[in-house]
Amino acid sequence: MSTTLERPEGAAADWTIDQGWDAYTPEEHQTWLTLYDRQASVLPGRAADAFIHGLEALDLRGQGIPDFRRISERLQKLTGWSVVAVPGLVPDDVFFDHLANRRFPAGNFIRAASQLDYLQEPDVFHDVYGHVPMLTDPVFADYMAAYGQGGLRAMGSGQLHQLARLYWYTVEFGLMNTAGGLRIYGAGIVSSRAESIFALEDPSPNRLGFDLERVMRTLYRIDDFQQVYFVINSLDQLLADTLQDFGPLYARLKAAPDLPVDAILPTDRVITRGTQAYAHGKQQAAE
Ligand code: HBI
Ligand code: FE
Repeated sequence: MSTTLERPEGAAADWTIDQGWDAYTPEEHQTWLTLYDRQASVLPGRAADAFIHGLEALDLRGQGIPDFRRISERLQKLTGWSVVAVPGLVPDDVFFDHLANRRFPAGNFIRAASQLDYLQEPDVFHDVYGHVPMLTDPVFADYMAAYGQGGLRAMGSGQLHQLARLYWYTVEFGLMNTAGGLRIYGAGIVSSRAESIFALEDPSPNRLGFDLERVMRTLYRIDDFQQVYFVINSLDQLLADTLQDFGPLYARLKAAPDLPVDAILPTDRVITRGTQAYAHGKQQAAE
């Protein structure tokens, strides 16, 4: 969760800034195109149809980093969402308020050409390429707005970390069952070439059927590939599962211990019982 972030110079009360589209350099636009084309070579057959359709509907390759004003015009017509520029991570209450009002806060900076593969802070490629295409799907668009509203209600409950896990294991790292097999819809996966392959094909991670309470108990890692991915049957099911009164759920969660990232419970719907070889290999290397 965000620590006490300082609102940067020039940012509005809701932490939005001007995207500064005219200031992007040719190298920055090229970085966008390089990343876009790398994903175009791995995502067909791996990304969910809703994501692919969103990419096309918004014409996200263009000539480089998109102008948020142009994306917002198209997105507004499709699902009422718009993209607003922020300097980076924003405080939880600010973040939830944007989502609840169908504004997606996207970083306006792009990673250096020397660090194409991974970065901790969400840049414009993670936020706009990874998150925005799914917002063209009406059901997912409703889910994200509902998540924001739920977040605002949960503020001060002391259980925000459990709601953040729901975001993490769906919006960031979610997989979906389809007639054609498992597909990616999570932004953190779909914006990473290596994890797009790892999440679907590597025998190392667990892949478990999505269960709301189970997900909200499960710890997650922010520094490496996930050790577990949760699989929904459809976006409709995801939305339906979260349109319930969270009151009783939070009460049960208060008493329930957190679950380690590699746990498998007898009640889990196991799609892949992972070897965890990747994570164990990284641990040995670190020791
Ligand atoms: N801020 N810009 C930005 N993007 C995020 O994804 C984000 C954030 N602030 C908080 C946050 N995510 C998570 O802690 C949410 O689960 C609340
Ligand atoms: Fe993200």
